[in-house]
Amino acid sequence: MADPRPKILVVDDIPSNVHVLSRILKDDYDIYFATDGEKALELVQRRLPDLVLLDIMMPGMDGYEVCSRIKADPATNDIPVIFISAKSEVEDETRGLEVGAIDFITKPISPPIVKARVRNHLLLKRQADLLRSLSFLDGLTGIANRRRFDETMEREWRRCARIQQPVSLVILDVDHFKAYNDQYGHQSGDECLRAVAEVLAERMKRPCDLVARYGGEEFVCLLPETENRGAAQVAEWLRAAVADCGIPHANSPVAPHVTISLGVATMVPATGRTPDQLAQAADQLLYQAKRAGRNRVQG
Ligand code: GH3
Ligand code: MG
Ligand code: MG
Ligand code: MG
Repeated sequence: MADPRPKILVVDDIPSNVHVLSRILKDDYDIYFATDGEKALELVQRRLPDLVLLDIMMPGMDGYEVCSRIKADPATNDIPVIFISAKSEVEDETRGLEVGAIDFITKPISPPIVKARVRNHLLLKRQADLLRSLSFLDGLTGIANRRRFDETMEREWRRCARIQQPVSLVILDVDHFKAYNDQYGHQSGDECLRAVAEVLAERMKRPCDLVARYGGEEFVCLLPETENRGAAQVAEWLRAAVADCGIPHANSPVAPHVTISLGVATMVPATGRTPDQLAQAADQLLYQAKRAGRNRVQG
């Protein structure tokens, strides 16, 4: 699928300035516009543009303030801001760059220069977005990695603390995986981990649930706003789904196919409780599932 057209927000209190910039850019980009700071911030939140072209002198909130607020919000601070202003003193430009703008263009503008700078900054933004998304993916399986899991866990833990809802965590581990590698080779072992990851990812239905590779042949499922009983049910579905794949494992004392063991722990976040404690509890239960014979859920 082709990339969607980049979205640019043009902010200027003088409508004819907005019009000129739109005319220069509208063939290549989707243009949104605002003629005051409040409206600009509202559109930034709602549309998450890829770039903002921002006037400085505006009645009410000025451009410096708008830029500072965009940069102060973690949800929007990676959006590049370019000032376009009649202010041309060294101090003006310095202040603009200091509040977080990536570039500063002085009026009257030259259309080809605006076009070229916009294009370059959008290219950099796209590369940064791509790198960021790759940094959250596990290279072998393509699902979320440990970094993404840790970040999501912190966020969901705080959210569930606010709404006083339980957080459930499933930790699962492939049974006798060392024997699998020994029997079929490391490459097949990698294939097996990809297949298991795919099965797990397919079963996660709610947008707030997350499956991640925790490390080696261990995976985690984070289930916010889920009681232990519900989480144990999800874990049982995962166990059955992996077993049903029937990936041959001739060397396993458990079954002639690949199986997993799972531990399921639940906590309502509160002072004195941490995500680490939840993970330790789930890990402890996983250990019990292993001891009890593997290919099972311990809740
Ligand atoms: P248990 O049932 O108790 O979990 O036994 P196990 O053999 O699965 O556990 P153990 O911790 O002894 O071995 C885990 C194996 O997983 C050893 C390691 O080489 C293998 N492994 C870890 N990461 C990868 C990987 O990315 N690819 C492959 N092919 N193997 C991996
Ligand atoms: Mg102005
Ligand atoms: Mg392990
Ligand atoms: Mg294992």
